[in-house]
Amino acid sequence: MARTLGWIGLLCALWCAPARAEDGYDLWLRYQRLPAAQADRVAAAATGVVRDEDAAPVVAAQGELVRGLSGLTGRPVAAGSIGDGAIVIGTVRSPRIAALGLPLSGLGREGFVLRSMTIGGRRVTVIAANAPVGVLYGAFRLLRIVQTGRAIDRLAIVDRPRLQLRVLNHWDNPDRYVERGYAGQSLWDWQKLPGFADPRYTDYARANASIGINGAVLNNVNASPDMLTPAFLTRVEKLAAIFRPWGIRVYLSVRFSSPIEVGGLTTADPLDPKVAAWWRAKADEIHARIPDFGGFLVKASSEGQPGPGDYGRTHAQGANMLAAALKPHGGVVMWRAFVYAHDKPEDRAKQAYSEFQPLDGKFAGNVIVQVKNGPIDFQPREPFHPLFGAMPRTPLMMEVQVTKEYLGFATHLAYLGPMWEEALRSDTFRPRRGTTVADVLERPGGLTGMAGVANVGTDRNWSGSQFDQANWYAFGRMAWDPDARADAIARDWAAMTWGPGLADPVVAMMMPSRQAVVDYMMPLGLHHLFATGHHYGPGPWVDDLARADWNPVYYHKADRQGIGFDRTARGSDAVGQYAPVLAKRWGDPDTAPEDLLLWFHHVSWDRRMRSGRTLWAELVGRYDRGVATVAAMQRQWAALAGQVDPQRHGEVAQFLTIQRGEAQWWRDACIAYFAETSGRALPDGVVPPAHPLQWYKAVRTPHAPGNGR
Ligand code: BDP
Repeated sequence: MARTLGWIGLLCALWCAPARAEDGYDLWLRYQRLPAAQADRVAAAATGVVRDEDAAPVVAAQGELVRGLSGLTGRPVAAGSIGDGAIVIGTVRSPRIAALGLPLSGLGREGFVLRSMTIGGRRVTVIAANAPVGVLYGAFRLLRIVQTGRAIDRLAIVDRPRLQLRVLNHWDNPDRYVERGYAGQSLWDWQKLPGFADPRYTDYARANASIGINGAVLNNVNASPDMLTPAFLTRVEKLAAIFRPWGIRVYLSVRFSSPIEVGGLTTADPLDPKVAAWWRAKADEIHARIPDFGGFLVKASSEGQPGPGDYGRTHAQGANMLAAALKPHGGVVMWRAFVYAHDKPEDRAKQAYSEFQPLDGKFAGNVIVQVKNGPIDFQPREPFHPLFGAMPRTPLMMEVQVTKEYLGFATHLAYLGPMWEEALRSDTFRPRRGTTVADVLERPGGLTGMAGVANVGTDRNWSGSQFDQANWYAFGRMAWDPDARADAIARDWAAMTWGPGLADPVVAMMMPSRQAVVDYMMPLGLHHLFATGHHYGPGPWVDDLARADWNPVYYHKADRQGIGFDRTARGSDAVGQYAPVLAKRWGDPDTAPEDLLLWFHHVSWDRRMRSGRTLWAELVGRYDRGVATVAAMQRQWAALAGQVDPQRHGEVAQFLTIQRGEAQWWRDACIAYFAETSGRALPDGVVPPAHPLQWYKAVRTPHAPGNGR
């Protein structure tokens, strides 16, 4: 009997189980075999991959197509010659491609044409581009089409990225600690570089290339000056060489005072000729090692970082000095607008605009100002940043946080596509109605870009959780096309990551997930209610930090009468930084969106909401809705057991249980606190928090990950 069962078990292992255990390492590039009929159809249209150029990205494209199509069809697809079903790849330098007369003009270096056609009587698929990296992007597009279960025998796609700089910002320190990282250590093993080329570096680059990411800022914006020393530049050079075939340039975050710390100067004043000369020499040194070095990312005069402000100079003076050093080599400066200063009493939401808007038009041509999606700091929901649309003569790029510092770390399932879509589609009304943030980013005639604070690390699943891979994926897709829709991206990711047949149920979980976090953490425009430092868990009561604007009480201003931050003309007038139409709409609590009500207004607990409930009842209702959505996600996921490989299914299920518990913690702690602050009883039928307020206040998690240091 035992023996029979053993045989059954073995047969089942061979036939019923997925081909092999999966831990998420393969990301959305799993290339698992398609169902038979589909595999046959693809195999007929993909008999071999033909190239006649040796540029590294074309070679990489061929390799990826061979690997992907072999896996997907379950048949060896090799490099081949032109015959029926060949995939012919190349740039206009190849006479064969040039002869086809494809519509490549206007597609730049990175665009491509993907087309089913006939060459010499053979039915082939052509992937053509102006430059090798375009071929690579076209190859990944073809693979995506196959992976998502679509046919490839009648293709006519012409595409190009809408933004130039599509970069990940790694907040990685030289000792491999990742600030706000929840996925293990930094991928960059500096100690073993340049001697050891971890294969992960290539897989990282492949993953990025597959979604169009073309730059990596390797180190933390709170930058160590050591990164500019020869010892580190040798290692950076090695990474750059590994990334290059995949179309990825490296950039470095630089500490503005580096001329003092590693250059031996006594000042870092941007107007001092010795300082400018030091940076020029440094840029020359870097470019001698890395000819395609991308440039510098700079956090200056913010949160204690040194900057031009230390010498009474403006951000433009600081940025332009660095830009001049990089210009001869084609490098750029990404200068961050995330500034707020301890000595300014001004509402923190206003400070970036106050400092940067007057500098419009003053930045050099190879500077782009990097602006966070919202005016405070990557909160679960913020209005778009008022600088978008307000600096028409300055290139602006948007910075989003892929790592979920403020959305529950890695264990909370929160798909951020809808959050970024919300920001990108926001109407700035500048210069006129209908000009969205995406339009501002795409502004022609200068640098354009989007940056995402990376969520990757040494965890086998890269991102700390299976579902956080979707945020890396969505970032790339939205940087390629800022008008892309979050649900369509989720659908592609789900099909590629979990299998085409699971796209519907997985997308159904993903789409409401970010709103769920907003609901159970800080609904109705509340923000920054986090515990101190690590930002893990609730801390709406915190009021003892050195700076007023580090304290949650500064942001919610709850008292017996009401709650919310008055940012109207009667208050801080942050709303006045938006276009007049918006300032009027958002400046009136009756016309402001309820999702942003407490961001802009201090209102009574008894205020009547659109639901008919009082604000207090609505707030409690939102907290409950958030927890309920997580419970629903648990049920939805449980229903997929058996359809997903057990290892990944189990990991997600356990994470959802953690999320459920922490959502409840957030809900209970916040309700307990606001009930006491407002002096209100819980609305009828509401389940009271499990513990008294003191219990929540006493929770301490000093070792929560990711804290700055
Ligand atoms: C905040 C993070 C901090 C970063 C800062 C930044 O808590 O670790 O250094 O943003 O963007 O959200 O510079």
